[in-house]
Amino acid sequence: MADIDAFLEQTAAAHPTTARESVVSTSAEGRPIKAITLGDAPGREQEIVLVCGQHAREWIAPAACTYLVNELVVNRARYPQLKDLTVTVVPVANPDGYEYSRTFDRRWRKNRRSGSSTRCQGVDLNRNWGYKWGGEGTSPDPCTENYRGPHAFSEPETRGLRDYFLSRTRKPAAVVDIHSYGQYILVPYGYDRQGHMYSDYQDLLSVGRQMSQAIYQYKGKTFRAGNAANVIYPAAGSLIDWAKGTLGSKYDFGLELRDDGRYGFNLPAGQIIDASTELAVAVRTLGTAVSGLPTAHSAD
Ligand code: 0X9
Ligand code: ZN
Repeated sequence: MADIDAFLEQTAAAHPTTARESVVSTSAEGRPIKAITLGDAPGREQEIVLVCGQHAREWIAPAACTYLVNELVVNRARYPQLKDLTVTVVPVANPDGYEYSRTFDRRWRKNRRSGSSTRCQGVDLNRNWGYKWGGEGTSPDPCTENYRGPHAFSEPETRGLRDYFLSRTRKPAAVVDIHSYGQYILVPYGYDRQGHMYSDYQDLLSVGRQMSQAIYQYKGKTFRAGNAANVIYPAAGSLIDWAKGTLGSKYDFGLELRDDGRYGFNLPAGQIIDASTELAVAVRTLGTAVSGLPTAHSAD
């Protein structure tokens, strides 16, 4: 955590024209939730927002997102697809949980709020978002791994991210929620298996499949693209459902990075670069799709 914080600070300091650090919110235990915004003219261009590490034990998510930040400042020329876009990255959306997983319990998933239960701690942040909160794949029991919290946005982490999204002058064109593991590209809605549609569902599916193909071309890893509830399982109150249903951003995806289950959350260090590059490849593909949308300027 300290390493990631220091990296963000140094990056912003070393590249003042292309990288800006901000604090989105403060976690339950008082840690800052940071964002870094990359691009030449933030505010005018279409924006892609990546939220990483809602789940504490999914260490590859903050790692891959941090790698991507470095790529976008140091090797920006390798990403022409993102040239006219702003990319904002929240590398650690659940800093308390992440720190707890690093130091006490490798398998910790939730945040670390004490809440009403004295017996069990933590809320599953990816069940705490306000769109269809409380439905399938969530639990009212604080002792479960998918505890949804007492009400939607009961947690400072989700509330802070929500307010951050809503306070931006322009809504982002894309919101990508980064997790592990399983190698999936998930398209909303994921709150149940009824296949609730929206007008541009096919656009999302098609871009999801393109991301999957691009990843396959890199090192032959298969990422299954499809509806979140069908490809994994139903889960209400997730970020991607809120991004689509409430925020109304167009390209909203959940990404489950490497691996396919062999090592699971304990992805060997030797795979970090490849897993991170797969994220970069996916974001590049997404960049092409987002660049095809009308710009802020031409929409004025
Ligand atoms: O359970 C989750 O939040 C995600 N999987 S994970 O193993 N990273 O915990 C999947 C969420 C899928 N999204 C929806 N079904 N809405
Ligand atoms: Zn997760």
